[in-house]
This record gives sequence, C-alpha cells and structure tokens, in this order.
Amino acid sequence: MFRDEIVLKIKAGDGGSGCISFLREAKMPKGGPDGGDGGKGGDVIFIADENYNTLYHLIHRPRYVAKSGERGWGKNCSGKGGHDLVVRVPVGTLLRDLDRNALLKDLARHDDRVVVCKGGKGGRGNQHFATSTEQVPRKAEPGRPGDERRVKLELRMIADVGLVGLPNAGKSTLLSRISAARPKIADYPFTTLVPSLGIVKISDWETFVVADLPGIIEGAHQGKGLGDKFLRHIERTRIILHLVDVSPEAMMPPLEAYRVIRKELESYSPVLAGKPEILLATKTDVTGARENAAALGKKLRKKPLQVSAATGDGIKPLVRELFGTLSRKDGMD
Ligand SMILES: Nc1nc2c(ncn2[C@@H]2O[C@H](COP(=O)(O)OP(=O)(O)OP(=O)(O)O)[C@@H](O)[C@H]2O)c(=O)[nH]1
Ligand SMILES: [Mg+2]
Repeated sequence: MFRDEIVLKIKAGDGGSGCISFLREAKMPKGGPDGGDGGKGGDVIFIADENYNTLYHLIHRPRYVAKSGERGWGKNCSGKGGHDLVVRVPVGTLLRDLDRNALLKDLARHDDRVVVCKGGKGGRGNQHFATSTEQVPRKAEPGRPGDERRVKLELRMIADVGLVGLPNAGKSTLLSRISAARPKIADYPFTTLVPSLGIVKISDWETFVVADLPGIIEGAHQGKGLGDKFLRHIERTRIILHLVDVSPEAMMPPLEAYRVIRKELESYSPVLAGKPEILLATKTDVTGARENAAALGKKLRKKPLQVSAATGDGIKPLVRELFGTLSRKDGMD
C-alpha cells in the first residue's frame, strides 16, 4: 500500500525531575544537599532515508513519543537522559506543523535530518539551591515538558525523469531495463498502483533518477482510473518521458494516445504542461510498430525515440539522450 500523506502526533520526552537529598555519612551528621539533576527528555528526530519509498510504515502508531529523562538521585547523580526517537522517512518528505500550517523542513536529500520536537530540560536538584542563608534547601525543580506537535508529512518523489503514458505503454518494463528497480509488470492496465523510483547508472558519478508512475487515462483529472493525484510527483522532475505504445495491438492509436496524455497533463497544471518532454515510441519489436512510430513522428512533426524493452533495441541511445538533456539543463538551471 502506498501512502503519500499522513498526520502524526509526536511528543518529545519530558525532563526528569531534580532530586531532594542530603549527604548522610557516618562522620558527617549534617551533610549538605546532594540532590542531582533530572535527565533531559529525548528529542524526536526525522531523518530522510533512501531505503524508504512510502510513508506506509508510519501509519500503525498513533503517537510517536520519545523517552522521558529519569529523575536525579542523591550523591549528586544526574538522571539518565531519555533516548531520542528517530523516525525514518523517504527522501522527498515535506514536514509541516499542522496547527500552524508552517513548513518545518523539506527533507530533500538522503540523511537530511531535523529535530521536530525538543526534549524537556531536566529539573535542577537541591544541590543548586543552597545559599548562605538556606543550608538545607528542600527544593528541587520539576523537569520541563517535552515539545508536542501534530505534523503533516507529504511525500514528493524527487526524480530527474518522470515516465508518463497510458496503462500498458511499457513504463515499468522500461524502468526495469534501465535500472535495478523491479516494478511489477503485466499485460493488464493499472499494474502499477504506486509510483516508484529507479536509479539509472551510467558510471559511478553519472547517474539519474527515474520515476515510474501509474498509467493515466482520459478523464484522469476528473478522477477516472487511478486519477491524477500521482502527477504531483512529476511536478518536481526535470523531464517528462512520454511513452507511446506504437504496436498495432496497443490500447489506442498512437496519435490519440499521445493527445490523451497531453490533455491530462495540461488539465493538471501549467507547470507540468510546460516541462520539457521527450517522446518515446515503445514495443518496436512488434511487427508494424516502426511504421506506426514513423507515422506518429510525421503527424507531430517531431522524431520520436524508439525502444524495445523486450529486445533492448534503442535502450542505450535513450539513456544517453536522457543524460545529455539533463546535463544540458544543468548548464542552464
Ligand atoms: N513486445 C513487447 N512487449 C512489451 C514491451 N515492453 C513492455 N511490454 C509488455 O507490455 C505489457 C505492459 O507492460 P508494463 O511495463 O507493465 O506497462 P506499464 O506502462 O507499466 O503499465 P501500467 O503499470 O499498467 O500503467 C506487459 O505485458 C509487457 O511485457 C516491449 O518492448 N515489447
Ligand atoms: Mg507499470
């Protein structure tokens, strides 16, 4: 199951209370105050972790509470601090304070972290309250309460390239060809229900990230099929790779398929509609597909790239083209 929005209640640990105690030793009947301080409460820390793709693992706990600090002890011993509570979230998670509707942090890169709730300070023990006039202080502080908040987590995937197209266009198959990702592939529509990412590696230092999205159908912006809410994930991508199945058994003739998707992108947002798009004709191993690709190119007056994920034909030039376009864009960004 995929979750891309979730509200969590979180609370940092309370500070432990300070201790009231007096030194008692055989030869010192009137020892001074020796009550230690309470420990600090644990913080709640959110960390972006590339091993997570969704927020689903977080929904089972209604509250995230860090440990409180322990109380102080005699002999000037401070209480133990409470452990921090670490919450791991996917890269691309936005954290908002729900009650103030303020952005707390955009966890955009692996290992980005933020303390969302600070643990309460421990109270001071009575050792701190002795004065020249008060030698027997019977006073210590309580610990401070830890911060408490309701936070809204919103996941936006961060990819360089977003794959869009009708169901069955071959998006997931392509991703499995160009990256180590293993999305589900099948010959029925809406196989992909949730977006997923793959990293395309040309060399150790030349990589880019591709997002595979669920198929889009006509009327997606009105909620048809899986709707268009997934499109928000490609608002942040730099290029759209638009896949059109040009095999004769495709769901729709290529030109119509192309126009349906363009219309949905345009209805979703001008940002998406204005993104650079690379046109990709898929399944060119099927008889008649190459002719259809050529005809599509003529009608649209742009030459589509062509691939067969089945045979591997055209995959390398496609990867080079994507990388080249991203690099040229880097120069302009
Ligand atoms: N002949 C041929 N079949 C392909 C090729 N690429 C994908 N297919 C087949 O097309 C069907 C759909 O492929 P998917 O990769 O699941 O398509 P998708 O675009 O991810 O589909 P959804 O997730 O439903 O939107 C599967 O049966 C694939 O085996 C190709 O290059 N050649
Ligand atoms: Mg798919």
